[in-house]
Amino acid sequence: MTSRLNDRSFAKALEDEREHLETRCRTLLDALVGGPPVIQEAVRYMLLDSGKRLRPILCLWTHDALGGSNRDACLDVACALESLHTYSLVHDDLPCMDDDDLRRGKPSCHKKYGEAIAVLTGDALLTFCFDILASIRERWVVRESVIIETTRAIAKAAGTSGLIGGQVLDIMEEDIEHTKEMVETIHRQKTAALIAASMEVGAIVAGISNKDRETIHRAGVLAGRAFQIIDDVLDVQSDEKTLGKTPGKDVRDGKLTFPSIVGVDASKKEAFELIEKAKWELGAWGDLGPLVALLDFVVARSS
Ligand code: GRG
Repeated sequence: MTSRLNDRSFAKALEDEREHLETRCRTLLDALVGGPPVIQEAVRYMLLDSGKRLRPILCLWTHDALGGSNRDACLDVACALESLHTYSLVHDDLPCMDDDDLRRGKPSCHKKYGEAIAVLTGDALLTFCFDILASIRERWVVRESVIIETTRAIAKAAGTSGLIGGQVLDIMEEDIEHTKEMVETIHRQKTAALIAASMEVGAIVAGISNKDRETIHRAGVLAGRAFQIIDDVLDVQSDEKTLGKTPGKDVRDGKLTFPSIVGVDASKKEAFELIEKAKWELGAWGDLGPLVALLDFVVARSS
């Protein structure tokens, strides 16, 4: 399956969607996040005006591609996903984790606000995610079961067999086997779980059947694995300005990555093959609009 959007219309669609997300995130922050000014500021510093917004846009464009008609509720779900993802970045950068000074092209949260506020900012973003989900029915007409299933899918992806489990393995690099199977396990948990959940919840809001939901999830896992392989490749090949974070850290920290096991060229080949498989999984739906171009972007991106 090839993407039918040309580069310019894809870039425009991406930009428009990022604006929609930005506006809705601001509205939800104003409505739901109060408390001391410093924590409000730190949450906004991390969540607004930055990031590729891949997970929320995958959610929205999966919803649209499957003929969903509840974009307002889906936009809230997309903001919830971005908030949870941003929490993981804030905690990932902490000195006790990856210890990174730069994130999204600016000082990481603990560099700007100190470690204690950064821990609490991550906690606040994680809490904000579930506050958005729990309050959706106060804003939009959407079935209760849709919200319960969406919340469950996101919590599962963020939990100990998803994001957190993957992060645990990732920081245990000295105690784990450095094999292709292990790197795949880490990628599935720390990255693919949330990317798959992003597509899955877009599908849930669109009202898809359970069987089709499994197919979407499979496609999401494939896309998420491809995304993390390219992330590993960019860490080796790109620069600080393009990435907005410190390059070369994986090698310096002795991290288990795809290129460290199979090399850069084989890693890229694997990522492109995984994306083709993801698109194949979605073949039954015919024209998926910009979703296919977005899947291509997962592997063609430079940051
Ligand atoms: C609970 C203390 C505690 C920590 C948890 C969950 C977690 C820390 C870390 C998650 C692991 C993680 C950060 C995985 C990396 C996934 C990844 C490649 C993130 C970068 O995503 P992009 O490139 O970032 O989409 P932008 O900035 O564009 O949104």
